[in-house]
Amino acid sequence: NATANIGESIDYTITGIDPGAGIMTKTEEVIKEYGLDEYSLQTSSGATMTKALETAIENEEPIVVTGWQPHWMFTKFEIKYLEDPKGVYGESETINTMVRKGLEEEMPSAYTVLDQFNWSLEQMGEVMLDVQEGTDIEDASRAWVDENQELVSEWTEGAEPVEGKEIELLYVTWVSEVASTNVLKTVLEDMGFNVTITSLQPQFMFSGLAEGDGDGMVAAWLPVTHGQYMEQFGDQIVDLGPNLEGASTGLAVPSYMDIDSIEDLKA
Ligand code: PBE
Repeated sequence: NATANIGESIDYTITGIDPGAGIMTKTEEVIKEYGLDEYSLQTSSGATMTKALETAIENEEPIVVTGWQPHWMFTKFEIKYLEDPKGVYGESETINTMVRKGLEEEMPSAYTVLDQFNWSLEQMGEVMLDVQEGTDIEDASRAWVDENQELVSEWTEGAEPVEGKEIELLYVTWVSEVASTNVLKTVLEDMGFNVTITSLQPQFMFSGLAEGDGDGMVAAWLPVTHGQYMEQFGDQIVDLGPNLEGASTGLAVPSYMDIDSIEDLKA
């Protein structure tokens, strides 16, 4: 039957993303928990993974990838999550804002904006889609901020403008975090900040804030995806709570694949 040959048809390979991503650790856990002993998780990058997905779909071939939402892959392609009856990837997640200790006292204006930054899956999706369609991220952020001044004014309420004060935001170049970090950069620049955004490997977003190497970040996926980093660094950084709700992660496959659950990957 079709299911029995799934593993073989994809060379027992799950197409992953960058090492250090929470979804990579969780997928290694999935391989163990579900007894997918013959499988290996291939390391790549978000861009390489979505390219492999696109190519597979063009050829109607099977593929299993590490997927997440918000991401344009769920709008551009007909794909579905595989059910995760053991709950390794957890339920719906929030994306939280984190800052370094001392930011509230030293940069109250920036702290206020970071604390009040909050948007929806749909709003982040608008920026991602614009970028996916070829708009430069700087232009996409500018346009989005201009079109959403009412929401932006809720983020900046009570925050005093500054004159060229330096601030550094840490992020990872996942499309979702590229969108949020750049939108926030635009908002802070409009307030007079001189904003540096620094892209790093995931663990350094957390260790960087813990060591005071950066001022803030808006890319902590909780409780599951970045749970390991919070265990390690949580008490050395300040969690300002969710800036987005309803995020999720899991294994994703093209809709035409005749399987529904991670269990079905077993040979
Ligand atoms: N992601 C996107 C990240 C968090 C944001 C799901 C690829 C991760 O797995 O760490």
